[in-house]
Amino acid sequence: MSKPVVLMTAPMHASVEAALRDHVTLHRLWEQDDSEAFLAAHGGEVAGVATSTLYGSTGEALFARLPALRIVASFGVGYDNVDAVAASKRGIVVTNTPGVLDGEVADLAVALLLATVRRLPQADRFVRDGGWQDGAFPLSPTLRGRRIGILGLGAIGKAIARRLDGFDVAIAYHGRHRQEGVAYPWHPTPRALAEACDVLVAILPGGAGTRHIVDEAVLRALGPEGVFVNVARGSVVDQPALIRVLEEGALLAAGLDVFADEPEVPAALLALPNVVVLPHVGSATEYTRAAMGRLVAENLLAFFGTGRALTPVPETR
Ligand code: 8YV
Repeated sequence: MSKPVVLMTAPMHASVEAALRDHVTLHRLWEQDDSEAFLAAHGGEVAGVATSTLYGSTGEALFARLPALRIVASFGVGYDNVDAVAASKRGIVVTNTPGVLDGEVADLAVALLLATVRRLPQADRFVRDGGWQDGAFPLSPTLRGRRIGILGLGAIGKAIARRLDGFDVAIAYHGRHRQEGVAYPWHPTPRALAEACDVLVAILPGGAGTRHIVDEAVLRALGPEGVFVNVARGSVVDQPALIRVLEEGALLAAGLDVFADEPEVPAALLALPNVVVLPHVGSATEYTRAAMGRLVAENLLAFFGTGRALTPVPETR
């Protein structure tokens, strides 16, 4: 029997190819001199796609070129890069990589929160630039006594909350629904959560449904001692409004791992001394990216072998 044909749309962790190599015929779209000509010649053979945010949006434009496509395996837990509704209409299964990155992203979220509040990158620069020779680093704000709002209490949000439990801070959350068996107070809107807190950690899915859910009013509700941390997607916050409130001093600080138009980071944001910026590294360790890559491959292989993927997204279950 001939091997199933898998199209990779963008480079991803080597574990994907390592696990697939012996079992499928792999094509690398980004290596084709003329990707349109490649799709015209070979699109009809492709049964599976391995994709990631690096490809941009995986949707109708690609699906229409791949009439035999049955499964799209996306590298990442967030799958706002894939049009899962369009896939579902075509009977295409979409998978993501839940579970394997929860702890890693939660670690990073807490690290970024502490780095932002205690101004760790600024302190590091102070030592390197010789500032210490002239006196002590200015006293920083504190996490003590903080009320932390988690926007999106999914698996990663819960992993963040568990870690923060050890920091003796008050925790509350907003999600679409109050969750049974969760002791943290629930607030019915992001605004209500922000009013009750002075730190907001965004860890909810991206996409049209959550676009700019953190708007100017939410940011202002955190108050002038407020801190905003985003480890979700740049799309969930109104980035120009964030810059505005930071410039005005209506918000104390922000720690950002994600941006509206990555890898672009507005100069106005970089000019602010109270902002810590990271290049979307929430899950970016060798250990976790290898696990994510294996899960991408395992989804494809399970589907080709049994007709059932391991971690299909709800829209295509
Ligand atoms: C990756 C992520 O950076 O899992 C996610 O949703 O944001 C990250 O782990 C991204 O998916 C890589 O394509």
